[in-house]
Amino acid sequence: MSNHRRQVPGIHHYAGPAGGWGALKATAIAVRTQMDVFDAPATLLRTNQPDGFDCPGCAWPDKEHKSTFQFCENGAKAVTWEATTKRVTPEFLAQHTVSDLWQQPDFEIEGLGRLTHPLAYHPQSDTFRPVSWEQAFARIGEVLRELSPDRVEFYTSGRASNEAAFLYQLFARELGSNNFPDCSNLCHQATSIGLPRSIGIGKGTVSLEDFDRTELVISIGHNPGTNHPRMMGTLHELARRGVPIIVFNPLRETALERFADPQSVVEMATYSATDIASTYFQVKAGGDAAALKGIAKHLLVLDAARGNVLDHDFIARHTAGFAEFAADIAATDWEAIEQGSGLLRPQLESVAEAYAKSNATIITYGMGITQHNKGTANVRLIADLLLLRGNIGKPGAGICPLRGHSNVQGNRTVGINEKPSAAFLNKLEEVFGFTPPSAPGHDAVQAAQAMLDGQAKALICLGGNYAVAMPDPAQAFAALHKLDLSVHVATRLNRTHLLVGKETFIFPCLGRTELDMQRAGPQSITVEDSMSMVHASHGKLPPASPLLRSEPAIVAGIAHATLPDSRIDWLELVADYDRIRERIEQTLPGFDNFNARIRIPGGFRLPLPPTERIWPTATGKAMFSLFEGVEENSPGVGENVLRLVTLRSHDQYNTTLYALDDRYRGVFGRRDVLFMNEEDMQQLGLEHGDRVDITTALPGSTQRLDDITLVAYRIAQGTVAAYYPEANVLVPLDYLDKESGTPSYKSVPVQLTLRSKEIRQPPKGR
Ligand SMILES: Nc1nc2c(c(=O)[nH]1)N[C@H]1C(S)=C(S)[C@@H](COP(=O)(O)OP(=O)(O)OC[C@H]3O[C@@H](n4cnc5c(=O)[nH]c(N)nc54)[C@H](O)[C@@H]3O)O[C@H]1N2
Ligand SMILES: Nc1nc2c(c(=O)[nH]1)N[C@H]1C(S)=C(S)[C@@H](COP(=O)(O)OP(=O)(O)OC[C@H]3O[C@@H](n4cnc5c(=O)[nH]c(N)nc54)[C@H](O)[C@@H]3O)O[C@H]1N2
Ligand SMILES: [Mo]
Repeated sequence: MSNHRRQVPGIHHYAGPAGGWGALKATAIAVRTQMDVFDAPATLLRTNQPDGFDCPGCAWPDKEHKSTFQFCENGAKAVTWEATTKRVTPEFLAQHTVSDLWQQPDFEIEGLGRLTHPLAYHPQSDTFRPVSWEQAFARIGEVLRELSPDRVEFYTSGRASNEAAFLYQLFARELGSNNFPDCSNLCHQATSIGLPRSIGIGKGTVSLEDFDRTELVISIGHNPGTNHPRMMGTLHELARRGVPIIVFNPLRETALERFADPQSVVEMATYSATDIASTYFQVKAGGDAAALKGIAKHLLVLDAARGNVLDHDFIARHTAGFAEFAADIAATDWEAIEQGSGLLRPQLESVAEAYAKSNATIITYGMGITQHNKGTANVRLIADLLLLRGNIGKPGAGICPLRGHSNVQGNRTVGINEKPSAAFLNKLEEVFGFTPPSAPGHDAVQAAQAMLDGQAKALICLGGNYAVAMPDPAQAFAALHKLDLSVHVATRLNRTHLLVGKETFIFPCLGRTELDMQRAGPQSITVEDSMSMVHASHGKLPPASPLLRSEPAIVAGIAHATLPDSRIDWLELVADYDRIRERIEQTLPGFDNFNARIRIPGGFRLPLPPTERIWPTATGKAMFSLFEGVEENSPGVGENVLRLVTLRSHDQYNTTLYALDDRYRGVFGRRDVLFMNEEDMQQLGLEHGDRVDITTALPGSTQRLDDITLVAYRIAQGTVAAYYPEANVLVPLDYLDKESGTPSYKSVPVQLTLRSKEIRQPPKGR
C-alpha cells in the first residue's frame, strides 16, 4: 500500500486491537448520550444475568448465565439505546409533520428516543396524534374483518419474545393467513431451507461446550467483533489454547485478526492482544463455494493417497449422495476454483491438510454465506464438508450459523413461518379448535411484491424497520404507501413508520429491559439463542411511559378486537404468560415442563436430533448436496464490473445507527464510503478519496448511488464494500436466492464512474 495517500476527513488507520480500551471508551460515550448516567451501571449489570434480561444485542449464548458480568460494548449500546431518557412526545409530533420528519436522516429519526403514546396518522394535518389503545384496536379490527385474510401481511423482526411471536402467529392463522414476511427471510432463510435438506433441522448443532473441545474452527463470512461480540470471548479462549482459527473473509476484519478482551485485566493493562485468526484468507465476495469445493477436492485426494482421511464408516452408515458429490468435486477443476475464489490452490490445500488433521472441527458462518444467489447451496456445501469427516454429532464438532436478532431462532421455532409444516398445523387445530390455513403465504420479498401489485392491503409489523431493511427502497417504500392499513409495534420511531398508508397506527411497546406487569403480576418472557438454549428474561426498569404495553398484550388486544368469535381467550392468556407457555408446550415438541424448566437459571436446550446422529430428513440420512459449478451469483453486464458487499459498521444495529463511526475499519463521522482494494483503484485510474457514482451492473437495472468517497482498504481484489442500509438502493428486489428468497446483499455487480477528484467533507447528519 502506498504511504502517500491523501488525507480524507474522517478516514484514519485504526492501529489498536479490537476490544480493549477503545471498547470501554465507546461504551461510555453511548451511555452518556443516551441514558441517565446514574442508572446505567445497574442496568448494564443486569444484562444476561440469571435474574436479569436477555441482551437484545445478539443471539450468542452465555456460559450457563454465570454471574460474572459479560462485558460487551455493542450489547451495552443496544441496552442503552433502549434505556435512553429521550422521548418522542405527542407535543413534538404535533409540531412536526410526517413530511418534515421524512426529510431527517434515519439517524435523527431513531435518535429522537422512545415512543410514549399509541398514535394514529391524521392525513389532514399530516401528523401522528395520540389515540386510545381501545379505539385503535377497534378500528384495526374493522378494517381487518373486511379484508380477505390473504391480503394481510404479518411482519416479524427477531427481537420479539417466544410468547409474543406465538400469539402473533396464532392470531394470523385464526384470521386465516400464512403471510409471515420476517427478518429471517432477509438473513438466515438460506440456513432454514438448506440445513433441513442436509441434516434434517434448520439450526446449528454446536453448543458452547463443543467450543471447549474443538480442535479447529473455520470462520466464514461473519464479523463477530462487531456483530457477535460475546463470541469474541470464546474465540479468544481458543486462540490462547492454540486452536487454529481459519478465516475466510474478503475484508481484513480487525477483531478477527487481533483482539484484546475487555474482560481480561492483564491484556487491558499491558495493551497486548491475542492473535485470533491463525490464517486469514481474503476470499472474493461470492467465492466461498469455489473455496469449499477446493478444500473438499484436496481432501478427496488426500484420502485416496493416505486412506482414512474421510470418515468412511460415518459416510456409509449416516449419509446418502456421497458418490455423486465426490464425482462432481472431482470434475470441478482447479482453474475454476482459483478463479472463483480468488485464492490459490496451495492455500486451499493447506486448509484441507489442517482439516484432515483435526479430530473435531466447527464451521461458523454468517451473512457472507447466506446473502448470495446461491445462499442455500452455500450452506449445504458447508454441511457437506463437515459430513466428509463425520463432524456432525460428535463432541467438539458441528455447524454453527451465527443468528441475527437475539430471538430470531425462537420466533421461527414457535411458528413464524410462511410455509408451516402439516404436523404443526394439525397440532394447532387440535389444541385451539380452528382450522388454520394450509396454503403457503408470503415471505419478505413476496410481501413487498404483493403490496406493489395491490394484492396485499394491510401490513402489521411486530418490530423492525421493514422497508429500510429491504432491497431497493424505491420499490419497498412505494409498496407501503399503497396500503389501506399499516400497524407498527415499536420502541422507537423509524422511517418505515413514516411510509403511511390510508390509515397508520404506531403502538409503543415495552423493551426487554423494562418491567412487564400484567394482571397476575410481573412477567418474564423467553428467548432461544443460536445454540437452541431457551431461557427466561425479566425486565426491571420502569417503562419509558406509563402507556406502554407489552408485545404479547398488544397482539392479544388486536386479536381480541378483530375476532369476536375467537376460540381463544386472548385477554386471559396475556394476564399470565405461563398460560401462553402452556399452549406452546401443548403445540410444539421439546417444550415439556416449559414453565418449570425456565425457572431454572440457564434454561434448557431444545432437541437437536443431528447431535445424536439422528437425521430427520426424507431419507433418514444426512444428505450430501450438489453445487453446480462454482459461481454463486449471476454475472454482471459491462466492463470493469466489481462485486459489492453491503455490511454493518461497528456503531450500528441493522437499520439503527447509534453513531456514525466504524472504529475498527478506521472510519469516523461518516458513512458515505466505498472500501476498495488499492490495486483495483490503480487499474481503474482512481485513488483514495476520489468521489464516484455507483451503478448496478445487472440487465435492465437503473439503480444508482451517487457521490461516494473511495477508501483504500485491505479487501480482496474485485470486491468493494459499502454500508447497509445506505447501499440498499443498489440491490434489486428480485436479486435473490431462488431456493430461499434471501436477497443477495453480499454480491451485487456494480460499476463505478468518477464524479470528482475533489475531497468531500463528511455530509451532515449521516
Ligand atoms: N452490533 C450489532 N450486532 C448485530 C447486528 C448489528 O447490526 N449490529 N445485526 C444482527 C443481525 S440481524 C445479524 S444477521 C448478524 C449479522 O452478522 P454478520 O454475518 O457478521 O453480518 P455483516 O456485517 O453483514 O457481515 C458479514 C461479514 O461477511 C463478510 N463477507 C461479505 N461477503 C462475503 C463473502 O462472499 N464471503 C465471505 N466469506 N465473507 C463475506 C463481510 O466482510 C463481513 O465481515 O449480526 C447480529 N448482531
Ligand atoms: N443491504 C443489506 N440489507 C440488509 C442486510 C444486509 O446485510 N445488507 N441484512 C438483513 C438482515 S440480516 C436483517 S435481520 C434485516 C433487519 O431488519 P429488521 O429486523 O426489520 O430491522 P431492525 O433495524 O433490526 O429494526 C429496528 C427497529 O426495531 C424496533 N425495535 C427495537 N427494539 C424493539 C423491541 O423490543 N420491540 C419492538 N416491537 N420493536 C423494537 C425499533 O423501532 C427499531 O427502529 O435487514 C436486512 N437488510
Ligand atoms: Mo439478520
